[in-house]
Amino acid sequence: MRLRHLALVLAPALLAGSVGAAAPSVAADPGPTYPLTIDSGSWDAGHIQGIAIDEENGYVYHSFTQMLVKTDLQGNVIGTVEGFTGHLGDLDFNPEDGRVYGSLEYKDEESFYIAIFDVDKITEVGMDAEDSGIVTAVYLEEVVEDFTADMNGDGVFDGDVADTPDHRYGSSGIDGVSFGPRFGDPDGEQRLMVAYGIYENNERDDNNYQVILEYDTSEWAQYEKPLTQADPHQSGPADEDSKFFVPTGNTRYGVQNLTYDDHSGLWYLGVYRGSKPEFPNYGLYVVDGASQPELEELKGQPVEDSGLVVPLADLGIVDPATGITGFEDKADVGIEPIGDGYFYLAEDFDDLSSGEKRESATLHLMKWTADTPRGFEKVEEGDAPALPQPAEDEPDPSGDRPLPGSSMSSMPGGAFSSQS
Ligand SMILES: [Ca+2]
Ligand SMILES: [Ca+2]
Ligand SMILES: [Ca+2]
Repeated sequence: MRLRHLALVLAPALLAGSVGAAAPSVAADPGPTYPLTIDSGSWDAGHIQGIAIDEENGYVYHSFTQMLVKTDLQGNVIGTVEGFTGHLGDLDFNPEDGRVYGSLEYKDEESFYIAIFDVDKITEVGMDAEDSGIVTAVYLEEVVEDFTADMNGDGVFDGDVADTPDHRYGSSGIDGVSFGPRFGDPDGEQRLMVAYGIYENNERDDNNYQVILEYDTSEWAQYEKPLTQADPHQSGPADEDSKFFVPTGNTRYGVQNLTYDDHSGLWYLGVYRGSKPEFPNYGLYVVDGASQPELEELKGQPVEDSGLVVPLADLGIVDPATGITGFEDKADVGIEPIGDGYFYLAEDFDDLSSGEKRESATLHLMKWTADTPRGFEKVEEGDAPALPQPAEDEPDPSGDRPLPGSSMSSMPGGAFSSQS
């Protein structure tokens, strides 16, 4: 009886505190929740390539191939970074430094980068990728070496084409990126994992693995340089920390979207389906972060080669012929967890409402079920999870708790620095 009474007294007080107002509220009010959908906007650019979410501050980042879009959780546009002449792919938000990291390719220039966005500076539409001081880039030498490999030894690198024996492992560059622990070390420090694109090519047997590089980005300040697209710089680590191989069978352009979910300890690899008839060609593959990579001979290579092979999770549909597991949900243009088994998955479409084709997307709130065949289900009205409570040191967005004589950037004591 006493406990119940206490709960009834406390619940409204907590709710009131969370919204910064003393308005009475009914006991069943769950407070603000994540929206069922978030609009990415419609843009004169390439299609959406990936998303990243900063749950704590309530921002969503959307990669549209030549531009980055920053919105709030309601889909209101905060700003954009534009003018990428290469291919901006998948993204992730780094909770340790408060920045967004994305894959960035310049295939003709044989230059591959992780672009790092100082996202606090994105405050208006049309900010420039090179001149606004928002973007730095770190060059990935290993990707260049595999992409440009002359595999048939004829002295000619065939360039950005799929129909060739060149490109080691069939590498077409990079796309899926995510922070998370090293494979097999779920309690370890976070790493940036960078997945190769892999050309779709059904005539070769050395392209049946997804390839994922591991980097410790805490060492990267020494390499970061502003983007110089006309004269691409080569500042970056000489080597990756590890290189992993996931046996999914060949897919079209490799891992499109990569994400790690703390809640389940699972890695999610969203792909454009492959077409080799001997493979199941799912849309989504899952790796258990606790599974130990094993050093093995890599199958189908033109010369004997070995690598750290990471098994697929014991979840989902099981292909009887190959034992390959996976799911059918669409996770190829945006997948990002927000905690407690909830995710946003992006659905891309053409917006013709202006009379011209513009690229657009809707992010759908989903719950991970691990049920076959899809793996996810849509969250229904009333079932959405609560938004995170604002951190105590942050300014009250409603403005009724002013910070006299103090701007965010001059706050002492690191009150606004990101915490891991
Ligand atoms: Ca992509
Ligand atoms: Ca060649
Ligand atoms: Ca990602």
